[in-house]
Amino acid sequence: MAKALRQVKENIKKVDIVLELVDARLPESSRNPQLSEILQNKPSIIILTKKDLANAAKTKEWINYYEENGVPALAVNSLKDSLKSIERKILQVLSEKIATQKERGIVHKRIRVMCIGIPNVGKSTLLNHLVKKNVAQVGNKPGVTKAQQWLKAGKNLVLLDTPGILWPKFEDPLIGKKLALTGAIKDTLFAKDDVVLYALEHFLKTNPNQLKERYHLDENVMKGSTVDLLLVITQKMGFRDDYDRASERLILECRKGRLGNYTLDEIPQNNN
Ligand SMILES: Nc1nc2c(ncn2[C@@H]2O[C@H](COP(=O)(O)OP(=O)(O)OP(=O)(O)O)[C@@H](O)[C@H]2O)c(=O)[nH]1
Ligand SMILES: [Mg+2]
Repeated sequence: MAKALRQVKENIKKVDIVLELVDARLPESSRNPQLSEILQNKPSIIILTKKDLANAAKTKEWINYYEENGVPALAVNSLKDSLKSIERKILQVLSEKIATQKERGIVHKRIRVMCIGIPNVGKSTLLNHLVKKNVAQVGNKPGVTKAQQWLKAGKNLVLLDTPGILWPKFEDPLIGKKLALTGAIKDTLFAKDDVVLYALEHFLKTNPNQLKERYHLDENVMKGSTVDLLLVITQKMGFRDDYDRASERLILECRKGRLGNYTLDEIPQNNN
């Protein structure tokens, strides 16, 4: 991990701007707090990925929050959007630098970009989409070391081929549960039942109807404890008393958005 961090630090020196990818469902919990220290004065944009899975109103609030705090931010669905919006945002953030270059007679210089983010946040998907080729997976294969490549994206950008992976860094168990629920940390690293009880608590509060309809639950069950709720859902799924299997299924359903769109992080209050 220390090695990965060193590599990220080295690579950041080579680029003009950094795209910090976070998951729109948990924008703060999916950031790595060490990043600001690494970035120093490098321009950066927060890209909230997977906006199709997050609560749209909350995503807007998060973007406003970041922008109000001086951090440019943008939400995308990398599977569908054209991603022109990212290019526009980059040009906007670097407009002064580009103007200075023009004054000095440098007319067209591609902007060097690097994506970074925690595992599974969508770095490779975004990179592939921006360059419109399936290139990013190639880097995952072990074997021959190849020189680092720059990938052209549109007329204005060139991307570093290896996105920087930053592991989430957390002590708060709640953040751990959020990361587990959305698939950012390995399934062997957390207790499924803790995660699933947290998820049930969240959906009971924010989207009870979807939960009720999906598992054909009656009102009384909805008023009971999350443990009782899990027992009933396990039976409804046909797993008898195999809560482990039911928990696994529930987590997968949450990840795919079958219980509706959701945002787990709340905007911090008193941020001034
Ligand atoms: N719904 C949705 N899924 C996305 C989006 N972006 C990426 N994904 C999915 O998220 C999963 C992880 O995407 P990757 O691009 O492999 O993530 P990564 O950050 O490169 O992951 P690592 O290489 O493990 O660090 C894949 O199943 C993608 O299809 C998005 O905007 N919306
Ligand atoms: Mg990847």
